[in-house]
Amino acid sequence: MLKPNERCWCGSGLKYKRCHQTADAERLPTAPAPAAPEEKPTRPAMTPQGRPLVAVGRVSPGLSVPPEIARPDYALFGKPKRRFFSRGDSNPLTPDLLLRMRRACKAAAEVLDIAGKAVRPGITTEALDALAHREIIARGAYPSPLNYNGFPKSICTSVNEVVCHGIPDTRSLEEGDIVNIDITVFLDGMHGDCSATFPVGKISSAAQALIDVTRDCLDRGIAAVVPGRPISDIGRAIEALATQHRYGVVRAYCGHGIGESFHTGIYVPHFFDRSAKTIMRPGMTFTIEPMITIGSYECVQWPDGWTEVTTDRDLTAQFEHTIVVTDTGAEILTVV
Ligand code: EYF
Ligand code: CO
Ligand code: CO
Repeated sequence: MLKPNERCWCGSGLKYKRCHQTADAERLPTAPAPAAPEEKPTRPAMTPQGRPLVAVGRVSPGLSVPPEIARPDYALFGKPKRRFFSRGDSNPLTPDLLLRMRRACKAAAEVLDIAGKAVRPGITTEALDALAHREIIARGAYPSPLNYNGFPKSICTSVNEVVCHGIPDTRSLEEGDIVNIDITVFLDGMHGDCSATFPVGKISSAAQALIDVTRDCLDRGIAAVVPGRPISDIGRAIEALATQHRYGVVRAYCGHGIGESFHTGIYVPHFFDRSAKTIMRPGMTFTIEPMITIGSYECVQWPDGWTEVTTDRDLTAQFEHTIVVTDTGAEILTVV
C-alpha cells in the first residue's frame, strides 16, 4: 500500500491522501468481476454546472483473457501490489528488462495502429475495445487496463470533451467526433503504453488544429528529454507550445514511470512544475502523454467514477508514447 504522503498511483501528481486513498479504502476488497452493471447509464451528458443530463452508452462486461496469457498482479483482484523493489523512481532498467520492454511497447504500438485504422463513423467504442483486445491477446499479451484498480475494459476510448479514461461502450462514433484510443499491454513482464487521437470522418478545422498541436506538444516534450536535466523541462516545453496556441494543458493527469509496473514513482507533469526535480538518467522509462484543451484545462469526473471531462465540455486531445532516456536524449519505444 502507498503511504499517505507518497504520490498517488493514478498519475495525478497529488499526494495519495489527497487523491485515491479514501476511494481505495472504500473499494477494498475488489471484486474479481470487472464488468459494470449492464443497464447502468455510463455516458451522461452534463450541464456546465456538472449535472448529469442524458445517458448515451451502456458498458458490456469486460472480455476474457485466455488462461495461458501471463497476467499482471492486479488482474484478479484489481489492486496492484506496491513494488518496493521495482525500478521505480530513478533506477534505470537493466539491458534485459529494456529488451522485454521494447517487445511490450512494440506490441502496444501495433495494436494502436490497427485500432486507429478502424475508426470511422458508426463504429462503437466497444467494438474498438473488442478489436484491440483480440489483437493484444493474439500477441500473447494482457490488456493492462483490464481490472487495473477495477477498470472494466481493455482500452480507454475518450471522445471529444473526454480528457482520459473513457470507457468503451455502445455509443457509435459520429462524423465530426475526435477519439483518443489509449492502449497499454503487459508482455514479457513489462507494460508498454501509448495513445493517439483520431478524427472520425470529416472534422472541423478547429478540431484538426487541436489534434495537430497536441501531437506537436508530445514531440516537443520528447525533444526536451536530456540526461542530467530535471524532468520539469518536459512540461516547460509542452506548456510553451500549447500557450503559444492559446490552448490549455491538463494538470490533473500526468505522464508516469512505467516498466514492470503500469505506473511507477516517476511523475511527468506536462506543464512547468518546479517541484518535478527528478533528474533524467539513461535507462529510465516513462510516458509523456499531454492532454491539451481548446478551453479550460480543468477536469471533472463523470458519476461512473472513471471518465474525466473538461469542465467547459470543450474539445481535448491527447497523444502518448513510452520512452527510454538514452545517453543523448530519448528513444521512443512505442513504435511499430
Ligand atoms: C479516473 C484508473 C483510471 N490509469 C492510467 C485506471 O496511464 C494511463 N494511460 O496513459 C492510464 C490508463 C488507465 C488507467 C486505464 C485505466 N486506468 C484508475 C483510477 C482512476 C482512473 O481514472
Ligand atoms: Co496510455
Ligand atoms: Co499512461
